[in-house]
Amino acid sequence: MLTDTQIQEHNQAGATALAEDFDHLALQLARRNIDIESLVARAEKFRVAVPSWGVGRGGTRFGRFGFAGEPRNILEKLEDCEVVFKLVRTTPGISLHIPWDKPENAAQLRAFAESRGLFIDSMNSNTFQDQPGQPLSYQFGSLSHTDRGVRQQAVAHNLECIQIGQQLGARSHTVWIGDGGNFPGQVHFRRALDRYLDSLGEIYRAVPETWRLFIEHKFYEPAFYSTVLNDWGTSYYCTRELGPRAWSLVDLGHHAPNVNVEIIVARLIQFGKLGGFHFNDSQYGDDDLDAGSIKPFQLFLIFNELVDAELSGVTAFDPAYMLDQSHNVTDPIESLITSSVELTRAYIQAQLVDRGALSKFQESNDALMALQTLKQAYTTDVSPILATARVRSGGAADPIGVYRSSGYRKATAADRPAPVRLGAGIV
Ligand code: RM4
Ligand code: MN
Ligand code: MN
Repeated sequence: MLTDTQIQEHNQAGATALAEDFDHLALQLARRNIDIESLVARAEKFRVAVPSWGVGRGGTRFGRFGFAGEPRNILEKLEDCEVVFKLVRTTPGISLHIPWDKPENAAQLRAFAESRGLFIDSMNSNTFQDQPGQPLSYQFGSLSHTDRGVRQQAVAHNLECIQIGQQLGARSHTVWIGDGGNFPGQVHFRRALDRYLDSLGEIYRAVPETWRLFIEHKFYEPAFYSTVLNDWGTSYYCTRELGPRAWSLVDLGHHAPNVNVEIIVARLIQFGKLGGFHFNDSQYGDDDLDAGSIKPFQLFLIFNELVDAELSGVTAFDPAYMLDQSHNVTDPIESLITSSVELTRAYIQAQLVDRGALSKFQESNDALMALQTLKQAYTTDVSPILATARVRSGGAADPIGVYRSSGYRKATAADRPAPVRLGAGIV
């Protein structure tokens, strides 16, 4: 158990040090004409959804190493999500993956989440794996399969996800497909995309008026030569073809190494189709490492685009922030805590950019000072703002410290019998 009293005791113990750090930063920012209180208010409002699959142990195709206390079902996953939420307060929304999280009783699951201050945010379909008893295989694709029967089965699965989501009070549906080819010639590129769009159209028509449909592009994996929804341009084309409820989702790890993801974000904003994010970090591919762990400056630059759009009042701009990570060597609760803090950090740092000065340097082609303007914001340590925002909303100044001393993982290890050692991982 992790109690509010444990959190408050920790906060009290560190209160003087935090107040001193906060006052010091307030002075520094005041010199730059920045009101620290408005930043705390923004940090308190920041939200990012946690993936249900992120509280379990991820894996690779070589293996998966479970841990003691690992959640075994969606209710236990929500218990772990609640711990993250209690400590950081920015993560009440949960993304679900069907059939991994398929509820036996949707009303009960919804009540279970809501009684913990959580809600179901986005539904995610899975047509990249075959499920036991499934009549037709997805080995050669799903929504874009050459066989109409397979396409129909994949569409039906997505409709079921939406239906479950409606019972759970979800507000979006996210579709990522593994469709593609391993060899030149295997897939007819144009015909496959036509079939994909056709299937997606059926799903789109079932998306409730108040929901959004997110589609997620990815340049490779599991297909190693070509994928059907391979990049943001194709994603943009598809979401435009589909209509106003369809939006492009950017998973940071779904691009080739060195790709400028922030310009993709800016383009999708400008074209009115940026639906949201799957945040994570990577060195080589879809590594699904913790957000901000490898390329924190890139994360800042992405938020710089987001904040710039927010401040300039771009219409049709309400991106859904979600994490999509695979925790192979850490306690997933700790990774999710850290990642949500890193996102809030990048968001607040991006608020510090002197946009008037930046614009002036851009207009006068002063490249050096333009970069310096961004760097001034990026190198400001906003930790006291983040900690204060957490404390004021009932969370922990030092979330990892509280979590480690709470004994929560030990308790779950006792309550939840040891996991079965599985072979290959799935995500
Ligand atoms: C994919 C993609 C999807 C996620 C699956 C598990 O690579 O990122 O968002 O649902 O992994
Ligand atoms: Mn993703
Ligand atoms: Mn991925």
